[in-house]
Amino acid sequence: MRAIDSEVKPAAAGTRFSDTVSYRMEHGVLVVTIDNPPVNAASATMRAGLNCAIVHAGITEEVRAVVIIGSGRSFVGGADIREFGQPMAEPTLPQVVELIEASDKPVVAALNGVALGGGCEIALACHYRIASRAARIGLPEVKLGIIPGAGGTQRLPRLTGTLAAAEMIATGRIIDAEEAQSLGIVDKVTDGDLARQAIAAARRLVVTPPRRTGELAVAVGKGADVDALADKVLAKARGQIAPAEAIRLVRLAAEASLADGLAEERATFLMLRDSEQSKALRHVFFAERAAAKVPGIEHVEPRPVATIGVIGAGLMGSGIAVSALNAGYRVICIEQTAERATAGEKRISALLDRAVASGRLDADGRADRLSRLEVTANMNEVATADLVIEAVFDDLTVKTDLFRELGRLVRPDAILATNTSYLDPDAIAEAVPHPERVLGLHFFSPANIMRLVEVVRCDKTTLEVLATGLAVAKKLGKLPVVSGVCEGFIGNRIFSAYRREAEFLVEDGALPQEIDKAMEDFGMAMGPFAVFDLAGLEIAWARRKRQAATRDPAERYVEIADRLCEAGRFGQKSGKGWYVYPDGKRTVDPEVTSLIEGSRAAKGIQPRGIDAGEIVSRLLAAMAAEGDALLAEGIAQRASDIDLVMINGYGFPAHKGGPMFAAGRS
Ligand code: 3H9
Repeated sequence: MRAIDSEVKPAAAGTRFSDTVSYRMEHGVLVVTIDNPPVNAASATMRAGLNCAIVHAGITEEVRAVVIIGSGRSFVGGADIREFGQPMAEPTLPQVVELIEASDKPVVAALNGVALGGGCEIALACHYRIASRAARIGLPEVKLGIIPGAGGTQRLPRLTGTLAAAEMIATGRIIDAEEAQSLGIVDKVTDGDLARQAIAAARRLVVTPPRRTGELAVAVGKGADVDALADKVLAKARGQIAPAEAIRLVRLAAEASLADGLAEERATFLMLRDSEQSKALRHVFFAERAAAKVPGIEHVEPRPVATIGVIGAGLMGSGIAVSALNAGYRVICIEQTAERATAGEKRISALLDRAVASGRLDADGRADRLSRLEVTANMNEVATADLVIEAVFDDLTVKTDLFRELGRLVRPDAILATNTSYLDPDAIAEAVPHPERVLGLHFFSPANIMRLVEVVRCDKTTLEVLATGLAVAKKLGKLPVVSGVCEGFIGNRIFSAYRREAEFLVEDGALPQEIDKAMEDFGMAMGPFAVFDLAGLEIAWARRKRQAATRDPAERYVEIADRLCEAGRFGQKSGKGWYVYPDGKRTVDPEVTSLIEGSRAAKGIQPRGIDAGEIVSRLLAAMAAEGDALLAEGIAQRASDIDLVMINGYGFPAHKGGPMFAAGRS
């Protein structure tokens, strides 16, 4: 392996190899510490420092072995994503990784925290891996639209076999230290002093030739198992390229030499790194980190929350309760009657049972959650809650009456959140003393699964209350996105514009099934008409009837959905809507086609053929235009927040970056 000579010199000068890599000598072991906050990413200076360390170890007689460890909570969080898109400075990560593996002196990775992506690849190239129990290991590159580019696809299968490696790399799943040990990725897991044990291991290894991962044979998984995994991954990928490439490269590890496998991996990595999909997914990565940032909130301490009250144990309330139980909160769930409380408790238990059945939860975890749950019809019990989330019927009188009662029952500093989708939370807040402690927490159904929560900042919400809402949502494992107050907040506002344009397209000549197909081929989880049927058509119908009196008669209005509702076609739950559902299967209904044709004819519209390209571009443009309006009105803080809402709440493909990114707005 070529040494990067120019990087060797600083070693002699002091205790640093570069700005971000320092060293000390302990009992003949060079202990190399990576200190590159916030996550010890493998940036140019980090790579240079590590390169320098290995070269230094090779040429310095007193150094008998090397330990690489991270400072803080990370070992190495991966390549520095911010450097993608710029020319890559030498030494590159593959060069550093190869240098480590080729070292004649043993190199030990001491995994003190996350070892992800390039960080995992550095560890795989070391000759021994010891991990603290808190370490997390993975190759999550597919989530950024790429595959591991520093040997991960070729070295991981040499430790775990092809099946486990293909699963980890194609899904980007991150595993804990124990699982890593059981898969053969780490040699030892410790609760003790990691650095000390790593040094001891390095000293022991001096007497044996280094065990180079790249020289190990690959244990080939059963072809049928890898095929089944590939089918599953592809079905979920919705057009994303990287997962299939990951599986191809892992398979290649068993067939090609290490050098050929690495060359193919490198070429694939570079191709994907420059792809539109990777740009979009990197945008999403940084968008997620930006979303929680609100001007002025940086130094605001969230209030402590230990007990969460949930009003209503229906579909939404029970999902919220399960989320809160999973996150370790005590939960008091209130229903109107004892019978409904019993039914609510059953619903919550059933959700936990499902988690046990799927292996996501064990029996002890279930028991622990149930021990923190109380479901009751006695409203007074909510008095001890630090935060109350209401999930009752979406009606302004129902909600304001409830808030008035809550205002009497809870502590004056308890935070009150409404889960309304469409109502005005400012009007709800006015019902309680101290309206500044009210905010919206708009969960998406099923609330225990869906990641998105719109955190609605009301007119009077204080920064401390907002910060608490964001902190709780984060603790629930959700992705909180701040929205101002408007009808439908960010998501339903955009979705209404999308619905409107989809209906215009139908009137202009496209059929629902053509529109759905175009959007599903684009990557949406479901086409718009399939979604309307799934959600039910009656709520939007009721809203349209409410708005009828104030609607501008000059505004274009499509009546087809009204006709469907008048015919009792409310979507999947009534067995028919835009489609029919014999045996639950979405099927085109000629009755709907003739209803559409009749409606066009009544308006004198001559239908024309509309191709998939026009369908997609009109629907994307409608979403982006509504996004522009939300930004102009100050409802959304940034275009990337809108992208996150549509990706995480409405099935927009992450690898297309969201409607604002796709339109070049973010
Ligand atoms: C890769 O490795 C490719 C290689 O195979 C091949 C190379 C040739 N780079 O998430 P947080 C920033 S691809 C740059 O809030 P946490 C982040 O933007 C990489 N910056 O913290 C944020 O900045 P800010 C494979 C990064 O404690 C700050 O750090 N690796 C990177 O909740 C804190 O982040 C991955 O995909 C990075 N790699 O979680 C891992 N990572 O404060 C990606 C983070 O300005 N990272 N930042 O907003 C993560 O999953 C999480 O950040 C991590 C920490 C679990 C590490």
